[in-house]
Amino acid sequence: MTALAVDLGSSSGRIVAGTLIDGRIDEVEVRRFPHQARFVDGYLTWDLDFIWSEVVAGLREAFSRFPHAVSVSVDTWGVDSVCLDDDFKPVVPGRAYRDERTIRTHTAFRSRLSDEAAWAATGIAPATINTANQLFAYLHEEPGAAADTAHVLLLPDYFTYLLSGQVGWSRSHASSSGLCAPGANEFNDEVFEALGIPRDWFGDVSPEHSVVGPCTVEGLEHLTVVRAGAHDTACAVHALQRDVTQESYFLSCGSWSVLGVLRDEPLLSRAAYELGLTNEARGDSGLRPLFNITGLWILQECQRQWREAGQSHDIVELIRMAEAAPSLGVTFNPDEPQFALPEGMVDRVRDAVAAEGVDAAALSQGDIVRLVLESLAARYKRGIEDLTALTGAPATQLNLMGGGSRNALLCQLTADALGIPVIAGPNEASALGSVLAQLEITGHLDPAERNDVIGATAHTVEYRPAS
Ligand code: LRH
Repeated sequence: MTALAVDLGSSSGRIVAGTLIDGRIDEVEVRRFPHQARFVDGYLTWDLDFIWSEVVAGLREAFSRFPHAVSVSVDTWGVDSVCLDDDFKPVVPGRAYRDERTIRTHTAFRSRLSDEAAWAATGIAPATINTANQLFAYLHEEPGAAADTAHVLLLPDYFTYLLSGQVGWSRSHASSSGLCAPGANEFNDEVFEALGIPRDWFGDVSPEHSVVGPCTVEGLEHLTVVRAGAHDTACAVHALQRDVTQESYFLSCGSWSVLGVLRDEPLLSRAAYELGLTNEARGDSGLRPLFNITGLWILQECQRQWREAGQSHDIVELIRMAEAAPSLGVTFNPDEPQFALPEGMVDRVRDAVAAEGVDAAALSQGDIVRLVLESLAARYKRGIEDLTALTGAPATQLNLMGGGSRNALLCQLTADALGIPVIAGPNEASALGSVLAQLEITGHLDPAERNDVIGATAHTVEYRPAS
């Protein structure tokens, strides 16, 4: 039985066909396409039309190769949404969360909803990228467009709407919006009121692991559209092989390093707030309290800068250089806001360690890559210490999933920093998690068998800490 996962990341999208055969998932990446946010009319903007045309082309190709495919589900990165008019057409192009409009309007936002009030109302860390902040900025900077807005769909739900004609607000993605009550089972009307965001732009939170309806796109009518987890990290943790007798700590490692733990209840203490914890939702009814850490984006931006300067930028080559480079013995904090912004990243990294007395101008590419990876590993160590203090449960291993699981140096540095084994893989965790959930939703996989199927499917490598 085959399910089709549309997994959209902030630098590339992919359409994956997953077939359950003999207790394992046979995964075929049918299409992969790069994309990136660009400035349009002064705003950092996603090309939603391009992404949609790639999704349709990918699904058509997948369906022609896997005519017995039964379902499709879309997951994307968090926090972005699409503002739509009465006819469900975008009023403005899809704005990207890294746009600085939310920084410009941050003081006004906080005067309406302080960080502490936002945390108390949502259980979500008050970050400027949150959907709530983006919509507040939209109301302030583009009042004309806002007045023409009748509906707001979260990004994955926009594509689900295009596939099915059905609207909804998927719980796992809604949980990252900063608009839901803690636990993310409903929107918090008080937050809308405090910020002046029209409540009727949204409906109710849609529970996931549910059926949406038949696909209405020509040629794909045999597919059933489902909500298998709309947030990519929610899908990724569904592909986590779990020992349910122990606390499962995970690191979903891509442009973002999402470091968290699987739980049923949110962590809402004062300490959790002060540490910057955020309580996001899983695709099932559970939660995944976590830290959203600026991750391999820092390296991706360095690669971009080197490419534009005509220097080597191939990741394999860069890692090889980093392996040969000595440790500088200093690290920087990837949480600093300058590392979240695009462009000039190599200079930002140099500046960060120049302040520590390092001769920054003399740093080679290998030095810089090692420095970025050691800084991430040091941040993960702090994050695991904080998480274990909050849960009271020790971490006996860290499951590191996503693209970063292929970076052996990062995995080893992380194991060394944490002093516990790192289980790296699966690499395409979001797509696998989506496929598993879809097969469960459509009755082709018993959830009790999921762990075994993951074990038979996922390629994992164990990194032990250097003694
Ligand atoms: C990772 C991610 C992360 C953040 C960010 C905006 O793709 O979903 O969890 O929410 O995107």
